[in-house]
Amino acid sequence: FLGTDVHLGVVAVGFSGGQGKSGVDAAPQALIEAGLLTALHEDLGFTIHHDGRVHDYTEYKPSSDPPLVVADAKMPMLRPKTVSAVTRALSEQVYEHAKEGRLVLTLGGDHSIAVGSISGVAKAVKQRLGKDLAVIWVDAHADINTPHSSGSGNIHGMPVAFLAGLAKPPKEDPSVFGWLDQEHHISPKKLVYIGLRDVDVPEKKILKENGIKAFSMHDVDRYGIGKIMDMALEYVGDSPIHLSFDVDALDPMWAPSTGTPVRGGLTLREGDFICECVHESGALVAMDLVEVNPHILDTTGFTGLMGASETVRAGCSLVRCALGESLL
Ligand code: 6HN
Ligand code: MN
Ligand code: MN
Ligand code: MN
Repeated sequence: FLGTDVHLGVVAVGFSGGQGKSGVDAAPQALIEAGLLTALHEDLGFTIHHDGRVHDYTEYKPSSDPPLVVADAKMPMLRPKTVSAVTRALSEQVYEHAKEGRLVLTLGGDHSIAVGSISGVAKAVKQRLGKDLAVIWVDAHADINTPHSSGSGNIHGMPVAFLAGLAKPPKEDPSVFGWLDQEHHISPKKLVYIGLRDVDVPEKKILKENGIKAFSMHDVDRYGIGKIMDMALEYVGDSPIHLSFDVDALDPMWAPSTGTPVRGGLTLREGDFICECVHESGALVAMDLVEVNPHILDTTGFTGLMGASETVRAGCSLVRCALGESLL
């Protein structure tokens, strides 16, 4: 077995506060019940370090968390203190795994949780290897709004901005993400997107101004996913890789049960291929799987429970591929 003697830290994050729909908090349990961790242990041979819990972080949630009005912003930030506190706790949990040299799998939850997972891994990688972490962000969306540019106020649309230091803690409440230090940050030059097709106008400006590498669905169609992965991995060079996979990168035909589905996405096979290539690179140090919402039952194509179970199955497949299932 390839995974033999490889230690995998798993953090199950039942958190939905980065956006408005309930149900995404139920994803870790659904993924685990579908046999994901069992397969990683029994079929792929990983030694799994999991506390056996799905964390909801209620102990970190402040009693009051009103929308934060930020000067010159279109929308107030929603649940700012909660998302900041939860991602801070997650960052420490993930760091504890990563500093032991474990591969870390974070099961979300909405995509705001990447502030926690990526910052924890970035810190450990800097300390252990003296290297900067690269992030491959697979998503229909760029999630790089600042509190000023966001048209929704939802923090799951902002994690990359805070991680890359492009958004600062808001003056109106500097405790919001005030815990993010230099050691938690990633470089915009070590970030590469795949699958984009629903990027807000101000986000396009942020991508351009910071010279961020992005492969849209248009690029996937033009070059094919094989060439895209060659280019993405060449861009990343020899940096350790954190793969942050938003299931809405997949077309709703394959992953209908998600909060912000966008047509024209990756096939499940293309998603699996991305994960296989990252595995094959040998540089994977952490993965997030986010935005599976088993309570959204019917968006397109599938009816009733089918949509949710298909989406959970797709999520399991992506993780197994990233962890080496397809290798012969
Ligand atoms: N996600 N750009 C939109 C916003 O609200 O800022 C959508 C964000 C979606 C976030 O899917 O992880
Ligand atoms: Mn151990
Ligand atoms: Mn996302
Ligand atoms: Mn998305």
